[in-house]
Amino acid sequence: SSLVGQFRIGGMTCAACVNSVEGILTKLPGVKRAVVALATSLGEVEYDPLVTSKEDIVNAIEDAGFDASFLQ
Ligand code: 9UX
Repeated sequence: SSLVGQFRIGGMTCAACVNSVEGILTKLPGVKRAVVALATSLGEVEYDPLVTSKEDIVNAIEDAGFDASFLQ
């Protein structure tokens, strides 16, 4: 089974940032789907909680130089 989480992301200033973040997340083990929106600074990720976690996802985004925090 999988969970879907929404997160706020900071530091994205161009469309290539969007591709970069989506690429990082999509390659992360356990992540099935990831989309981020430049205009709203929001993202959504579908992941297997047996393989990865919100903490892992935030760390991967922050390792790439962006800020991230899950909503709720
Ligand atoms: Mo655009 Mo984003 O030149 O890390 S790729 S600002």
